[in-house]
Amino acid sequence: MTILICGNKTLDLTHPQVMGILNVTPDSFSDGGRFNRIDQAIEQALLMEKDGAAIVDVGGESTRPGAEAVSLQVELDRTIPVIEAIAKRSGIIISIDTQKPEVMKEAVLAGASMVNDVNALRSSNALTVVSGLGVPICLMHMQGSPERMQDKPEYGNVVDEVVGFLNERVVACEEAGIANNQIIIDPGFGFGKKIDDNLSLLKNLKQFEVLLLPVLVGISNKSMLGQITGREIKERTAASLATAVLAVERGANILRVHDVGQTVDVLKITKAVLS
Ligand code: 9MG
Repeated sequence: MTILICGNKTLDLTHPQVMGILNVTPDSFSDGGRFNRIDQAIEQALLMEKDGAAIVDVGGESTRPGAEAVSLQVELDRTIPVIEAIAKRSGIIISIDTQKPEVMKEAVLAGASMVNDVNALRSSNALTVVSGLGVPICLMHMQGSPERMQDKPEYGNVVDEVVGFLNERVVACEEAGIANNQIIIDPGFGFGKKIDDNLSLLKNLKQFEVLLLPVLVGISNKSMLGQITGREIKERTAASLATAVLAVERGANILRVHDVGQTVDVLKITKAVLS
């Protein structure tokens, strides 16, 4: 469980690692045409690597609450050239953030060596495709779909239900031939959850240890932080860093974040105190 094999690279999870977020949706870059967007994306990935990220998570479809789905071709056009370019210029592990098996496959051919699926491989054919790719997969919990997930999330016991769902998806992966030691689990903060649900999940993150798998946590800049602090997205770095400490204290192995350099510093301090 401590070392993940990502193609020809390894990810050491004996200590927490940082996954930098690289959204390649048009609203993520200043407008200057396709090549300019690719250049900006590569620059961001190289900076994340320099700042200490082990992984860069490339996504071409927004999963924010209310976001509309995009077509396969649009997602491929946004992500594949960026992945090819990062793979050529950097040794960072590239993760593809997608729900579409066709994108997973093309991304791995282009140089990605991890799959991050907010839909936990429930799309048709996704289990079979990932089983054939042989790369680590992050299975995330989501109630509903991004378009409607914040309409009316309902749980009896949120922690038990999320752990139970992830356990079912782990079993489905294993039945499809995906090795248990290539699976990462993720409670899916903000995905079909009210503020109290998110807080219960963070408070009780240790309960996810029952699945004996690495845990990825993504809270960076999310609306739960805005609800607590009253701050806009661009002003949520301090709140995000506080949750990084809390998550790592409770056993998180990978933090998916926007502010890589600051999170890496926080992890160094956390490690010095906790070890
Ligand atoms: C794509 N994406 C947005 N938020 C995320 C989260 O919390 N976890 C994972 N795995 N992916 C996410």
